[in-house]
Amino acid sequence: MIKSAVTIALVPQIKTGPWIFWENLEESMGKAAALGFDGIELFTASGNAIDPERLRTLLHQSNLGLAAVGTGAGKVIHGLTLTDTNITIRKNAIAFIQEMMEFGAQFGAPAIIGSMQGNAIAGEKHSIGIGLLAEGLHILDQHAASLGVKLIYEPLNRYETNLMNTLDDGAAFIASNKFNNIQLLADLFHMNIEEADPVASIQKNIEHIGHVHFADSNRKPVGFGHTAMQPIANALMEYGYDGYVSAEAFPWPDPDQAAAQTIRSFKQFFK
Ligand code: LER
Ligand code: MN
Repeated sequence: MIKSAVTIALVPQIKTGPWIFWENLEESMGKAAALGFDGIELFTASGNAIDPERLRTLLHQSNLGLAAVGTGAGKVIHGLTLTDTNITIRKNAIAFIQEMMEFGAQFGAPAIIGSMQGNAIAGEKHSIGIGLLAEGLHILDQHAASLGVKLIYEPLNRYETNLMNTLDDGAAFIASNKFNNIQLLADLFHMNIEEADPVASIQKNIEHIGHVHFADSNRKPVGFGHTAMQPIANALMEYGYDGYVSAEAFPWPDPDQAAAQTIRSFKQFFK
């Protein structure tokens, strides 16, 4: 059963980013629950920024699940990536992600590696970056196994990373490295830029997809852009995706209207 989620970002440094709700966790969760979302996706400054017991109580009270936790703060606040040429930075990146995985695992939620993958040096040395990413993900794949959760790796569009841009790239990388606990994030905004045929790519890589970011072509809430969403939703439903479809979109025109538009679209396309 496909479930709906909405993002809540609690990191002021990323305030211009594509997240629907901001700042007040309790109030945002109340709004998400009132609109009928099944879950929330959280962006926090670190794995210990929120008291887990408080979150457990709030999730219980609002009858919401924790869909995933984002690790982007590791890059934005601390400058950490898995492919930095400096080994200390890479080690700190792994430690930051592990802490975030431990936070999410208490709620059965996977952590997402998006911008923390970083970038490879362009040209001949590009393969070094891919190697560093594989090295970091091997450690994190094992950490996911020990915690009993999945880890979500997100191909990004070419303006954000030169590592992996499509689901095909991600699936081949997972297969060649024999990762057992890493799944892919199908971010419909990135896919709109990079995939020749998003529906065909979803069909081909469905077994690897563990999370979906729900946004329109312009990264506004679904319905405010020109992505043909029904065939994408149909592909996810027909080929058996049963995770969250989570609104990572700009809070346009404002968070409340963006959230309302998202749940309307979710109900329209995922009937
Ligand atoms: C993270 O989920 C993502 O999609 C990135 O583009 C955000 O910077
Ligand atoms: Mn995303």
